[in-house]
Amino acid sequence: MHGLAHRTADFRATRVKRPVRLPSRRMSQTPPSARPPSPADLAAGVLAGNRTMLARAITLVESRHPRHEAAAQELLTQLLPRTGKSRRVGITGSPGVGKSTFIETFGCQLVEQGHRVAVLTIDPSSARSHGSILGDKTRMEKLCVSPNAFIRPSPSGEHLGGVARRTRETMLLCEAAGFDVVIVESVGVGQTEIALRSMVDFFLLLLLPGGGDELQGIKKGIVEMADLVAINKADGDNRLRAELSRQEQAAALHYLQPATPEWQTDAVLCAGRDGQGVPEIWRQIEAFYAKLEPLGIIAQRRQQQSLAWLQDLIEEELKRRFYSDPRVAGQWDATRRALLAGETTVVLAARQLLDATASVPHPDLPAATNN
Ligand SMILES: Nc1nc2c(ncn2[C@@H]2O[C@H](COP(=O)(O)OP(=O)(O)O)[C@@H](O)[C@H]2O)c(=O)[nH]1
Ligand SMILES: [Mg+2]
Repeated sequence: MHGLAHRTADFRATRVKRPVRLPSRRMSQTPPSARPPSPADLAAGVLAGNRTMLARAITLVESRHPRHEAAAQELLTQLLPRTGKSRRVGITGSPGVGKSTFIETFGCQLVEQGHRVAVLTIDPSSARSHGSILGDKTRMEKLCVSPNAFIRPSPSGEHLGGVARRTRETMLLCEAAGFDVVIVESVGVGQTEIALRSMVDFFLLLLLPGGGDELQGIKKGIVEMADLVAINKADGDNRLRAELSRQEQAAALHYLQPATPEWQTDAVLCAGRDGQGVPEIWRQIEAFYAKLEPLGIIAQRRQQQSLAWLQDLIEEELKRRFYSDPRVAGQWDATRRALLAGETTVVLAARQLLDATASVPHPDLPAATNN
């Protein structure tokens, strides 16, 4: 065996130096097991609910390699007719509020009721915070091993726009694989809640008992985006404080425009760790769909989300094309210098750069002169 391996290595070494005909076709071909599955193979595997194929499909969708991107879009196009049938639930709240613990309990309860649950995260910082993902895995111990649950952390090393896009696409894949509840958790703070709101039907905000929203790092606008506010950890010594917080939130919500037309955002108590109040939250979500689906409000929301996403993608791509255009790069330094020397106005400088790539110059302003 050793001798043979050695000879093979020698042979390869000479082959690299002096290209010769390959001795057998077998050596030049990728073995079938290592060949990446085609979009059609992946689509069939996903539709059959095959978890390995689902994981591979997600990896394909997360890839930024242009060749993978084309295959991913082909896969998604094939699966589109089989998507859209899940309850899309977003869960947000500041770090430590108990999201992961809540999702473990909530997800397990749903699985016991016969649901198939996918849990995705939006976390643009996940490259830096592998620790928190490991922490989540230990907090979702039971859910992690359930054959009817699928947990997938955020793609790492991406900016928010990229993470949001891949999470949206992963959600579609999970729906095609037969998951009827998709929970998306926002792990980051700040802009992530807005990205999350733009991809789910129902938005649940978890708050801690006591302490104003500002103390919890919750921005004012976030409460206005919620379809339900739950004061979590309402257990033990926290109960009384939690009830006071609930009343405060309920009073404040009364004066806010509801996040979803025809739906009054409520404030409730829960404790993700021991499960109190968790079934009631699912009942609220069911009531939400029961009321709004027949009115077409869910479908309308999803359509608006698709259009907003389309616009985002176009704007992102236009920016990328503009800044990477050699005609812009060629004029950049001169325009910048002219602006800083007070020879041109900001508006004209912007126009000059924009006109460098435009086939039709802007009609209303004096044409920028290219000397
Ligand atoms: N008292 C109490 N503590 C909880 C509850 N849920 C979570 N915790 C604790 O709060 C901490 C943060 O929980 P975790 O689920 O990781 O929060 P996340 O950062 O929002 O995902 C952990 O130490 C949990 O044990 C709860 O319902 N009651
Ligand atoms: Mg967590």
